[in-house]
Amino acid sequence: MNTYVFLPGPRSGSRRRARALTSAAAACLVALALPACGDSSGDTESDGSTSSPSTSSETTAGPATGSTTEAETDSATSATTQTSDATQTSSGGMTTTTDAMTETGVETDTATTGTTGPDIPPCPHTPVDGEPGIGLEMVAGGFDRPVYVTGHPTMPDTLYVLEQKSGSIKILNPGDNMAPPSSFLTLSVNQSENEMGLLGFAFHPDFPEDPRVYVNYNPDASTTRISEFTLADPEDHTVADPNSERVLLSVDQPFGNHNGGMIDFGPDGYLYISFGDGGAANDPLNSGQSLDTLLGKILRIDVEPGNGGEYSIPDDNPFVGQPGAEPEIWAYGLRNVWRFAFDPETGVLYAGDVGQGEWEEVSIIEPGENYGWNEMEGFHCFQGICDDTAGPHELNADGLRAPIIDYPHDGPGSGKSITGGTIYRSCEVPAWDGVYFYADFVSDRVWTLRWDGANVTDNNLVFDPAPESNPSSFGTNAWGDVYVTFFGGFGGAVYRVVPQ
Ligand SMILES: [Ca+2]
Ligand SMILES: [Ca+2]
Repeated sequence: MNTYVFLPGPRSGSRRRARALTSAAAACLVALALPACGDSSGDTESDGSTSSPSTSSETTAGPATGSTTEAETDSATSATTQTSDATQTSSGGMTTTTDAMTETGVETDTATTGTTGPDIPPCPHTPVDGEPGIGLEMVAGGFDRPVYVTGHPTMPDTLYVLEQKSGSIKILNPGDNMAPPSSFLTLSVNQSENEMGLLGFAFHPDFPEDPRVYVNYNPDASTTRISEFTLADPEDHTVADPNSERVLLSVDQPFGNHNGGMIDFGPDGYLYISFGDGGAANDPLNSGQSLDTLLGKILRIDVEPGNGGEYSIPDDNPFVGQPGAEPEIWAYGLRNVWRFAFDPETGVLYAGDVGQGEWEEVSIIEPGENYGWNEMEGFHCFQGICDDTAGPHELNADGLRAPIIDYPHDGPGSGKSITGGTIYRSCEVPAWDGVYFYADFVSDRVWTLRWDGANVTDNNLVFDPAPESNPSSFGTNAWGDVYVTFFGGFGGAVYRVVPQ
């Protein structure tokens, strides 16, 4: 994206911003992401996609793309459909501007609103009234395939950024605008499989008082490992002890792709983990629908050892005591949940599930529920007959829980690999409170939606495309700010969602 040249500058130097589509420009595309519209439009629309110029290589570069077979198909498809879009071009879906906004690290004296906890500094932003445009402001560049960003629990403007293939977690201090050479922790990870490496990270819920952190990574081409590490010095948040690893869970991976990758603690203090179906096409091992495997699932565990193992099973997990079912399972029927997120205010769990050939989806995850794969893809039957009449988050006649939205692989508003997002709870823009941001790794589009517990009340395409290619993850901090990592540009960058 050569229109977004990063100019490393001094601590208080100018920042680049990208402005989202105006709501009017996005309005014609909004409906295409809604299930009812997707049904009728996906195969018949002439192509108006605005794929990033770099899509030809994206399908082989992502952490969460489809199987090898699918990737080849996607690549061929995208190569023939990268037409320019007059609307997008003329409307200037985004613009770059510079501004003199101070770094987050020096804004802490500007406001006292939005206190989020006794140990957390007050939200530093001056609240913006009304409905501002959505911007993306670069925080820092120079990362190698950044796949996640999250704030230190009690120092929200100190960010931890994961690099997939270096296996490193790097710390961005307030004001930093380039990836540092040193790391918080570096793991030895698989290099050969595109979707493998260092994939997920979480602080213990009581961090830093409890100096433990958790990672989801692939030490080799046939394993996912969930491990705990401890700070080298409990008073020093900048270094984990590389020799402190405690392996909680080690799961065989039958194929190189579809490894899931997310871990995070829920509001209940338990660790949630996403596992893909193991890989290949069509879920050949039927992992999604089988309760005797951890693949194709979201799991819920207690990180404290118990029953002779390195972790415990919460008593109220939905399949505890059910013969033939793994008690770690929280939800199933999932193809490849690369990213999920809890709403910190409501506890609602949002998951983006990467589709195979036609549909990407967002689901609300509830215990014991079956999210359909491989009988359904989004709201649609997958290679067979099913009940495809269930509305958002409804159960169909077969007991499969529908997503809240899906979007197609082709046509306007499409994408090929969803990057599940996170929920905006920052004091900065009260109007965005509770909005869920999500993106597509291949089409570089970014959307927002609102889920009110029963309906999607809003679903908007807000960047078409984003200012960088390959949005790989969203993340947040204790102030509720929303960040995005991109593979593209400057070796990989971290942006923050800002009012524009
Ligand atoms: Ca796999
Ligand atoms: Ca599903």
